[in-house]
Amino acid sequence: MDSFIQQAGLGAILDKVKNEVRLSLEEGKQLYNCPDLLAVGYLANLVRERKNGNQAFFIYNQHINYSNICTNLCKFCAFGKEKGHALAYEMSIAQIKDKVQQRLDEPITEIHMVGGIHPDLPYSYYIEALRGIKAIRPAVHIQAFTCVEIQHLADLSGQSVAATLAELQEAGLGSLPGGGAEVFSPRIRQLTCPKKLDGAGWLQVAQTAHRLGLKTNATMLYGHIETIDERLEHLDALRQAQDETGGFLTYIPLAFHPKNTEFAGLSRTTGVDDLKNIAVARLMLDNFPHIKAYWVMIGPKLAQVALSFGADDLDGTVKEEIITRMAGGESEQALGHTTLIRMIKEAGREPVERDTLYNVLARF
Ligand code: V47
Repeated sequence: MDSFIQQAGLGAILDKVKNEVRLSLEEGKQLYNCPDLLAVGYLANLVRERKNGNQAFFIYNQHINYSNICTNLCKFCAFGKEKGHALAYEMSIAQIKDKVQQRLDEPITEIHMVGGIHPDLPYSYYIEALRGIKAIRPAVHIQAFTCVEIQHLADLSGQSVAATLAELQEAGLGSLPGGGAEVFSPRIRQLTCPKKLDGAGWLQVAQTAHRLGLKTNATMLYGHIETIDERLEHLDALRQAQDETGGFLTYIPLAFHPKNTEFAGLSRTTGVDDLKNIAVARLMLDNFPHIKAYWVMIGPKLAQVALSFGADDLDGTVKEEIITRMAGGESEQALGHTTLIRMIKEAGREPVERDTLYNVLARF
């Protein structure tokens, strides 16, 4: 088996992987540039199985995008709209509660709630949204507000990020999702999302959350105008931050969907690039417990294959995801329990239903 890795020119990396030695950025580049996808995947799978065995996780979750009104208007985003735009919307607290109420009969354990950077919703709205959800579904874990939104809420509340997070936690916040990270490179941020909280700011919010005991996720939006070096610098920044505070649960590479964005002329990512982003992340992010193949972005079929290329998690049932759909995503709106379990079993893995913090709820 090892000879096929040698033939792909990855023998030195294989030795490092076997000995659990951290890979350099140069080695990351070699992996991205290696034409032998199976060799890269084999290496990633070694790490995946060392960390998570044969388990493949999924969660029963619900997405609520409370508003798409946004002052940042990032060029890669088809979801965010200016206030007054025909497609702009914002949910009242009653509407958010209604969304939760409508699905009370389903065994949902997590509510994932994010929105844009709204120009005038008051701080109290966000607190009330959390309290409102908890009032209806007290046991649910609320994973809400990206680091970018958290910084905005701190600015609104006139308090530090730490004090704001503590208040949100008290109102029901359980953890932070990984959105808003995009690509940390100042060049890419300048060209795609100049108004957004910068990479250092994003990392600072995440690390402040970790220090308060809140777990967070991390993402990278790939497949637009970023270079391989910029992808690797992004991964390295996450790896260094994780060394310091250790609160990242999972990393999710997000495949860029160009439709209805200012980059509509670009092509969609390919299957090979999607799998490479999963595999290289699994190999570079040696201190991240989990790598998620988010089926909404790469499609259920490729997400299933990704379980052999470094991913150990398929996210969940989701339902009503709007961000990818508005940018041309064609995956189904929701996957049922039984579909996820079947996908995982057919990939030769053990389906494990988890909660947000990766506690095992059921094995199938
Ligand atoms: O921050 C925006 C990305 C993110 C596009 O933490 C786009 O478990 C592709 O972060 N094409 C929000 N992506 C979604 C997100 C997420 C999703 C699922 C699970 C978790 C988690 C996090 O979506 C944004 C941005 O990076 N995005 N526009 C687009 N056109």
